[in-house]
Amino acid sequence: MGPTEPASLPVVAQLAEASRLGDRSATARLLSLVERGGDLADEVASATHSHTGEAHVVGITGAPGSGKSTITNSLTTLLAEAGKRPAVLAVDPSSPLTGGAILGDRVRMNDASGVGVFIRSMATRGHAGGLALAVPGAIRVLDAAGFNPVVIETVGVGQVEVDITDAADTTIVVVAPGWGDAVQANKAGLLEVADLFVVNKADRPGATDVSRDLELMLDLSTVPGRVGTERPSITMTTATEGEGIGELATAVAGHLELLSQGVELDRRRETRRIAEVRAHLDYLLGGAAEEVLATERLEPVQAFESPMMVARRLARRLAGQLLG
Ligand SMILES: Nc1nc2c(ncn2[C@@H]2O[C@H](COP(=O)(O)OP(=O)(O)OP(=O)(O)O)[C@@H](O)[C@H]2O)c(=O)[nH]1
Ligand SMILES: [Mg+2]
Repeated sequence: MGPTEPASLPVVAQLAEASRLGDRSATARLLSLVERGGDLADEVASATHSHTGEAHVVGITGAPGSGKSTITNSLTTLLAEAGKRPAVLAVDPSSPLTGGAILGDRVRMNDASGVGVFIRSMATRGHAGGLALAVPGAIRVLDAAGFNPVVIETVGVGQVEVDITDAADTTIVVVAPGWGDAVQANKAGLLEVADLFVVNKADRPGATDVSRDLELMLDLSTVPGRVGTERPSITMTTATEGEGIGELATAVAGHLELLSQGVELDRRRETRRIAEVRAHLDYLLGGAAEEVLATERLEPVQAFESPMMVARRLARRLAGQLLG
C-alpha cells in the first residue's frame, strides 16, 4: 500500500494491492483471513477475484508418506531456479486451524523456501465453510499475488483427497512401493483423477513393479484419461535426490499445454467455478436455515403437521426472507 492511498480504503483492499505488488506478509495475512472464513474472507474474494486466471493450479495427492512434500519441495525449487514464482499450499483437512506452517512440512520444504518459494499450510477443520470454500479462496489469493504455478499438496487420506483434485488444473497422483502402492491408489479412487502419475521412491525395491501395476490398471481401466483419451504418463522419481524431477516438470508443463490447446482448461475452470458457487449457496442456505430454526418459535408437536410439513413452511418463510 502506498502513502498516497486514502485512509478510508478498506484494509482488505489495501492488503490485496500490497500482495499484488509482491508484499508476502500481505499475502500471508490475506490467507489467514480466508482460512478464518466469514465476512472478511468474502471481502478477500472480492478484492482478489478480478486478478486471477494466470496461475497453473497443480494438485499433488497420494497416500500418506508417499513423498508428496518431498516432490513438491524438489519441483518448486527447480521451477524457482528456472525463474518462475511457485507457491505451495499444503492443505490439511484433518487438523484444526493452525494459522501457520506444519512443522514436518517446513522441514521437508527447506530447499524451496530457501529459493523463495512461497509456502503456506492451511488447516481447514473448523473453517466455517469447510474445505470447499477455503481452498478456492486461498488459490485465488496466490493467483492474484502473481504466483505461478500454485501447487496444492493434500495431507491425509480419503475422500477429501479426491475432492481436492477438483480445485486443480492438473492433478498429480503419487504412488510409492509398499503401503500406498498402485492397488491402494486404485481403491482410493485416485486412478480416475490422475492427469499424471509419479512413482516415487524409485530407489526402493518394488518401484518398477508399482509402475508396471499402474500400466496394467490403466490398460484395464475403462476410464479414459481426463482429457479425452489421453493416458496419464508415469514419471519415476527419487524425490530425495531430485531424480526425475526435471521430467516431472516437463510433464506438468506439457499437461498445461494439452489443456490449453482445446477447451479443456476453460471447461475445468468453469466446473470449478460452479462448484464454488454451489458451496457458497449451500453455506448461505444452511446458515439461513439455522437462523430460522433458532429464531422461529417452533410450535409443540402437532399431530396434523409432520416434520416435513414444518420444514416446508419454514422454507417458504426463508425464501420470503431471502428474496424480500
Ligand atoms: N527412499 C526414499 N525416501 C523418500 C523419497 N521421497 C521421500 N522419501 C521419504 O519418505 C518420507 C515421507 O516423505 P514426505 O515427502 O513427507 O511424504 P508425504 O507424502 O508428503 O507425507 P504426508 O504429507 O505425511 O502424507 C520422508 O522420510 C522422506 O524423506 C524417495 O524418493 N526415496
Ligand atoms: Mg506431506
